[in-house]
Amino acid sequence: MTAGGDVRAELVAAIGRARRLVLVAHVNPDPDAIGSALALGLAMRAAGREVDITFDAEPFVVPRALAWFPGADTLVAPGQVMADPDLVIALDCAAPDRLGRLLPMAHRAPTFAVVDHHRSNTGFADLDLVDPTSPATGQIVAELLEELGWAWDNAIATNLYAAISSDTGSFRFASTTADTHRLAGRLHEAGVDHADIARRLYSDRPLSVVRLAAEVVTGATHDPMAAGGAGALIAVVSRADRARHKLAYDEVEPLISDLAAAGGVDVAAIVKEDDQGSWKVSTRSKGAVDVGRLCADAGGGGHTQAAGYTPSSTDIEEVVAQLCAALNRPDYRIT
Ligand SMILES: [Mn+2]
Repeated sequence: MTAGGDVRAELVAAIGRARRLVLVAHVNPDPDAIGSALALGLAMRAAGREVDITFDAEPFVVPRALAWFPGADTLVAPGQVMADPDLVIALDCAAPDRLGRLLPMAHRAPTFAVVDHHRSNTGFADLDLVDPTSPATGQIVAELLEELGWAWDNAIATNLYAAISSDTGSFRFASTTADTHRLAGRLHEAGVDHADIARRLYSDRPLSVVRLAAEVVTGATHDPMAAGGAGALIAVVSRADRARHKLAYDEVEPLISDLAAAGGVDVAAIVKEDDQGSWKVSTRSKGAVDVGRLCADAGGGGHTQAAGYTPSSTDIEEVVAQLCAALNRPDYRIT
């Protein structure tokens, strides 16, 4: 696993040679995963390649928040994917289980590559292009396309811009670099409608989601003494909470940013129940706690300031107690 020039050059060569490709975004896809997969896929199709773009979900439904991404109408279910690709590329997948049921197909392909930016990704494919210094997989894909000499049209540029905007919290997170802003500038010049993308990403939630967000923030537990006095806000969203507002699991994903909006509290955490009754923990930090390492130790992963994990316990009180205990361990503090 390396982000070095050799892997990058090998991947560019493999993409150049391949004629039949499958691109895989991670399960519960987010804008970075889908935007990266669609941008790369649309560019490959324009270069004459046969490309299937997919992710694992059962039933296979493109989340409402991602359905507007250019090319999203061409996403196919895992069962519809070509049987004999030359190359499979997983996008934004930090660990093998993020491919879901598509993992065996990826391992069967002559070449399996991963393009990702999660620090917890230790490499699990033939070619691992993992760059933890990149704020979004979309930024790595944009650089790959420039290396391939493949122009981005408006649809490709829109996917890249949405991927990068989303994973940088609209260019707010510390992971945003001068290169990120320069790349955004080139995407502007390619004609993206940045105001429309921002509206779709950040100001187009169903009213029911906004109402649930208010409930979640109101019901959150504030522990000012957590994490050595850095403070934490912890909220729980059960299946019953979602059912009252008729919301799917993926629609409550963005509520963590509502909690993280509170000043004077370093860590925001939401514990969410999925349709199968298992809990997922999402965390954000403003910089005093390395939630990436905390979540990796709990079997998950992510970035220093945004990470998550799936607890082994199905007992919500135990899940919250374990999270609080982890937050109080001094080894995750950034001094
Ligand atoms: Mn990402």
